[in-house]
This record gives sequence, structure tokens and C-alpha cells, in this order.
Amino acid sequence: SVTYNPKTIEKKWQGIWETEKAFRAGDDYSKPKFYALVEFPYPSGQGLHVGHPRPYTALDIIARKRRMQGYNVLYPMGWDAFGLPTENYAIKNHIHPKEVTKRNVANFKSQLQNLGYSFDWDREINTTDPNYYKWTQWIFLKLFEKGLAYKSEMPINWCTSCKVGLANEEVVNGKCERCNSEVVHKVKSQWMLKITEYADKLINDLDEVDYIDRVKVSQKNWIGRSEGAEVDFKLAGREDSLRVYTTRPDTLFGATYMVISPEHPMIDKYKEEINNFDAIVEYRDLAAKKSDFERTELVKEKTGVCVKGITAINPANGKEIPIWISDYVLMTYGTGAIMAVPAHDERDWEFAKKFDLPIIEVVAGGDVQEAAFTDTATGKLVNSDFLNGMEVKDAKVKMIEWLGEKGIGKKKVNFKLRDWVFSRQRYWGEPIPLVHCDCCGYVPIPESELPLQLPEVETYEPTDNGESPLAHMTDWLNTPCPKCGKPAKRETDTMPQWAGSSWYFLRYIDPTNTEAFASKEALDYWMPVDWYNGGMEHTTLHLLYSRFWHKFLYDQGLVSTKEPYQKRTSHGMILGENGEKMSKSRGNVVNPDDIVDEFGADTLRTYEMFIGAFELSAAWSQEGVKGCRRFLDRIWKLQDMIVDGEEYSKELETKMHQTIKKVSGDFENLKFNTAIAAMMSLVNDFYKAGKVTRGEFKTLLILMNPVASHMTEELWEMMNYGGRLYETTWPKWDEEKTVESTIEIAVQVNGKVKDTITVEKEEEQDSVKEKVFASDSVKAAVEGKNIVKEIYVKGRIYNIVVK
Ligand code: ANZ
Ligand code: ZN
Repeated sequence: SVTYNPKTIEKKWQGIWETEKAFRAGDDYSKPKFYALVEFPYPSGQGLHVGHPRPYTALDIIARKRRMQGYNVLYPMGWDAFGLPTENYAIKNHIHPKEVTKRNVANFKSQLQNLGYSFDWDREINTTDPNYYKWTQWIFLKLFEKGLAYKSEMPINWCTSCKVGLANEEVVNGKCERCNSEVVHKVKSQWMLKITEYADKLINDLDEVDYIDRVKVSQKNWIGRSEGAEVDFKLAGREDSLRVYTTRPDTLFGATYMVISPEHPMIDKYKEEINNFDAIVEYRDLAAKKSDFERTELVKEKTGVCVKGITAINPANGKEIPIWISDYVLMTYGTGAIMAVPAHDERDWEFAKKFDLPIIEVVAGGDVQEAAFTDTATGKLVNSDFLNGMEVKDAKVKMIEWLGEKGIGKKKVNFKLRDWVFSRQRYWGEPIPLVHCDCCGYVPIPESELPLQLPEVETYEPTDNGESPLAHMTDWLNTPCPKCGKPAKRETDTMPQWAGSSWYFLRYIDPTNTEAFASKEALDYWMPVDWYNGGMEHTTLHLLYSRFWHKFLYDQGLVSTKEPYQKRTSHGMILGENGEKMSKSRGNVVNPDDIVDEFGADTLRTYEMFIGAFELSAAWSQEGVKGCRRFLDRIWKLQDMIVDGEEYSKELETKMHQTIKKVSGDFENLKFNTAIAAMMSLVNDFYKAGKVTRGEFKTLLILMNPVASHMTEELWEMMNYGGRLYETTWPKWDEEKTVESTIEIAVQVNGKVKDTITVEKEEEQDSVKEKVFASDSVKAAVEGKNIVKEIYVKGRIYNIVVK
């Protein structure tokens, strides 16, 4: 037979699929739909990484299977192309970022096309295309109109090297996520998006979607909903009071001191009365240099200064308590002040031990002089007057009631989530379509002027004062106010990289629409995305941002579903052969092009699915790649072993049904590796039998097609099965036929197993008996003895008693 030559086969089928528009999502809205989505890549200069094909192949498998199951499938691809690396490369090499993007996209696209994905390339989108970002700007203006985009002077995370403001999400361990340089706080006027207004919905609606647990948990933790109370502590001898936020109002009797954040306004307010003001200012300056992460780290040694000259009164017991400042209390959370309960909070306990402050037990159950007792489920309240004897959860309610009656406290919900810093002082992003007028303030540009295009500039360097390079473009900058016509200036900040990806799944639905980001009809049909797979690293950024935008659009009546994604799964990383992250410096980077070149795209696809459990990270193995290629070779050579005859042979009928069932189920559950293992086992059985029927081979090709799409399509054609494999129907299994009809039973003589024999499950005793006594070992055991009794327990055991 002809040898398996992936090079020619793969090119051939990629060409056919393209001319036949094989994977175009149809417009027949009467058909059931399936929208499969993978995170579109940032087209970097490095090209495709072997990590990319893992999720893309996984959902390609699902998409191909769904088409064969009769669904109208949308599986699109595009480019998330705004952003810093392109801009930095452009600056360094004096090439326009537009040009850099074009090159990178062309490269990425050809690399992806070489892998034979069933993307509908007619719907390709690019976030840097003005026809695309017109709608990113349009949605921004809607947010602005509704008061969800606002400008605020605020301390932002400032990367000293990128010279750009960063969202909290972009700061990792106090360093810039992109360049790993130090991040400092800088006060700057920034555009903000009020994602916090959706905090509750973003948590609650997780109940309505099918996301893997770790995604739900991590979104919930990030949003950080916390229920507690605000309580006012009067300052001793003054009218003023200090408000704290606590999740443990039940422990109020145990509050032995207070701690305020070094940035707390009370410090400057009482400047004159504070006896050690200099020491406090010194401490505050030191704290300003630390990141929130460093400040709140649990293990770090506690520091602080006692505020001399002012004290507070614990409202529960009327006792006078000291006020301290410490950096572990953040100004950006709660009220920036806490009541410290060292007996029941670890950080307070360490602080109290260090500064020798009193520790008073108010929940019994531990030895609070030895360690904070933080359990809230078991202990009962003590040393707490009217709370004594109560359980924690009841004491919380009671205390909030009491505080309410006294008018000094009430229930309060807080979130860790912060509003989204939405401005960047960089060039390569969507211009914010607003004009600032001295009379009218910020005014949106008229919709007819969208898209507001990025002007051509000479240089893209951010300015030293941190303004965007657009600030130098006087022609572009100066424009009449859209409202009053007086001279005004355009906003020069651009949007962050997360803007374009916050709604891209909507544009795929209707990518060329010029009247709307997508038509209502198309949205109603295609939304929600049925299955979205992406990286865990995007859980708290992109995934949350896009859910927020979608919810906003839903509230404006612009989309028809509350949630954008019905299902979310996540894949593990692919590591180098040494088990470490692939990187240039480690010299362990595998280039997918090389694998395609040497082994073929089908081998790469098969290998990436066989490499290990989809949700876990897995180390690359060149031996593993070769093994997958051998497997494909074995399938290829089966064409020489074809026999005519029934659909499935008698010997392998059960195995065929089992394999269809196994592969069908495993694909749905992202168990690609075990699905492939099942097909390997089937192929082994064909080799053992030395033959394969046309029907068996046909089924194997269909099952294997989502994985090794080109080779199976070629074999399908060679075998004259008719039509195209991609247009065929996914095989069904017969549940009854997945069960073995024969079974092994043990034969015992006087309680000792003498042999095992194979019988039909429903076989009658008479015929089983014949097989039992045909056994040589049974014959030997009963020889010359009297058979007293024979009992057959159907399908399990045959007992013989002899004397
Ligand atoms: C008294 C108390 C007693 C507390 C106790 C805890 C245990 P979450 O769950 O994260 O919301 N806190 C409040 N504001 C803070 C701030 N700005 N910086 C640092 N810590 C702050 O935690 C809320 C708890 O963290 C609050 O409840 C407060 O300490 C502290 F046995 O108040 B607690
Ligand atoms: Zn004006």
C-alpha cells in the first residue's frame, strides 16, 4: 500500500476543507446550535507555542464531533492584538505597531492553519481593526453614559519600567506581570470602570453556569464577598469616633486595642494632639514603599507604632483602649481601621504578643495565650456579658442588633474586588472616545464619528511624565467640543489590553455587521457560548471582565443572556522535557512547526491530547510524540487487513460498542488521553485478529477523525466509504452490546477451586455442566469418587461435593 505521508495529505485536506467551506457556521437557525470557544491568542513575535494547540485541539474535537451529531457549530478564531509587547517591539525596531501586528497575525494564522483546525475563518476578527474597535469604543460610551466609567484621582500601581498604570490583577507579588519590574504607587487621574457594582451578580450567577469548581472558587475568592458589621468606637474625651469594619462583631468584648492604616485621615486630623507625630510620619513613609502584598503577608513580622495622645472606648464594656498604626491594615479595604481581637485573630495575636498588649478570651475552646483561637463553629461566648453562653453565629446577630439599638453599628457587606483601572498611557490601544471641554467636562464623541481611529504618530514612546504619546499629537488632540463647540481636547489615554477581549465572543456571531456589534437575531440564536475553554491564569482577569461587560449589555437589553458562557473548562500547561516551564533561557522550547514538519499535524494533535490528563500540566516527551506517530502508522496500515463480511465481526462486536461508548463519553469529559488509549486498544485487537472488517474500520475512522482529522479523511476517501468523513454521522452504540455476553465462572470441588471456565451469561445448568466436566482438572478431582451434590450459582460458581 501507499506509505503514510502526512505532508501531502495534510495540505490536500486543508485545501479541500477551505474550498468546500467545510466548517462554516451556517445561517439555518432552525438547526440546534453549538458555540465552541477558545481564547484567541495574542499574536506575539514568538509565534505559536506548543501550549496553544492543547486547548485548540480539545475544542476542535468537540466541535467536529458536534457537527457529526447534527449541530450547527460555530468555532471561531481571531486576534487579541493590542498591547505592550507589540508596542515595545515597534519602538525598538522602528516599525509601526500596525505593521508588526500584521506580520505576527500572518505568521500565527499560517501556523494554525497547518494544524487543520475546523475554525470558521470567514469570521476571523482582530481587536486592532477599526471596524472591530468601533464597537469596543461604542460599548465604552454606553458604560460612560450609565455612569459606570468615571475618572478618579487615585493611587494606582505604576510600573517603573513600562511607565504604565496597572490593574491589581496585573501586579504579581508586587511586580509587574509583564516585565517583572518593581511596581510603586502613584497618584494619577485614571478612567475607572465600576465592576464593583456587579460584584454580587458576578458571584450569585455562578450558580447558573457550569464552570469547573476551581474556576468558580477562584472567582469567588477574587471578588471576596465578606459579611460583617461596621462599628463606631468613640474617641476618649472627644465627640469624634473611629469606624471599623469587622467580620466578628461577636468578639467585641475582646477588642483590647485598635489599629488604623498608616494612611488613615485621622492621623493628619489630630496632628496637633498626637504626641509622637514624627514617629508616625516616619512609619507612614516606610509603609508607602511596600506593596499591599508585602504588607498583608501573614508570616511577616508585625510592625507598628502606638498613637500617643488619643485613645478610644470599647463600646461593649466602656474600657479605654489604645490606638496603633500598622501597615497590615490597608486603607483600601473596609474603613481602613480595625478593632483588634488578639484572642481570636492570628495577625492581631502576633501583634499583641510583639507589643505586649492584653489578650482576652471571648470564645472558649483554646488556650488564647498560646495561639489565637479562630474556630467559629464550636466555641461558646465567655467574658461577654449579654452574649455569654451563645454560639458564635448567634452572638454575631445579637451584637449587631445591640449595636443598632445604640445607633453605633450596623450590618455591612464588603468586597475585595476593586474598580477596574481602565486607562493606559500608551499608544497601541483603543482611543477612549471622549473629549474634555472646560465648560462641559467629558463629552462623548458622536456615534457617527466612531471608530475614533488611532492617529499616525512619529514615535510611540510613552512620555516621561507618564502621558500617552497621543498627548503630543496636537492636530488630533485639539478638537471642538461636541456639545458646545468651544475648543476642547481629546482624551489621550487608551484602553487596556483587556478591553477588546471583553466582548469578542459577541462579534464572531456577526463579524461584518456595520449597524450593531451583532444583530439581535444572530445573538438570540448563538448565545450563550456553549463551551469556553481557556487558561486558569485568565480566571480573575479576562473571564471576570467579560462577564461584567456582558452583564452590563444584558441590563441594557443589548444581549439576550445574563451570562456569556454556559460552560467553562481549563487546561493544564505543557512543560519542557525537564518538567520546567518552557522558556528561551532554559533552552527547552519545542516549536510546533518542527513537530508538524517531522511527524505531521495529526501526530502533534494526537500527542497533545494523549500527553496526560487535560486539566493537569504535562511534560513534553519526544518519545511520546514518536509513539503517537507509530499509532497513526498502525491505523494507516490497517487498510491492508480489510476483510469483507458483516458490519462488525462476532469476536469484536462487544469491543466496538464499548469503544464507541468510551470515546464518545471521554471526549465530553475532556478525557482525551483515555479515549485515545481505548482506540489504541481496539487497533491492537485488529492486529491480534489479523483482520478488520470494512464496518469496523469505518467506525474507527469516524472516532479518530476529531483527533487525527487529515489522515482519517484520506483513508475514508481511499476506502470509498462515500462523501466526506466530516459530513458523516457520529456512530451510536448499543448499550446491550457493550456488555460481554460470556462470563468466567469458578468450578469448586469440595470447596477448592479446580478450574475456571467460560460460559454464556444466561446458559442453563445442563449445558454448563457439560463444560464443567470437560475440564481435565475437574475430571482428575472427581475421578473415582462419588458425586454427592452439584450446585450452580448462575454466572458465578459451580460447586461439586464428592465423597
Ligand atoms: C475583628 C476580628 C476578630 C476580625 C476576629 C477577625 C477575627 P475579611 O474576611 O477579609 O473581610 N480587617 C478589616 N479591615 C481591614 C483592613 N483594612 N486591613 C486589614 N485587615 C482588616 O476580613 C475582615 C477582617 O479583617 C475584619 O474582622 C478585621 O479583623 C480585618 F476574631 O475584626 B476582624
Ligand atoms: Zn463644551
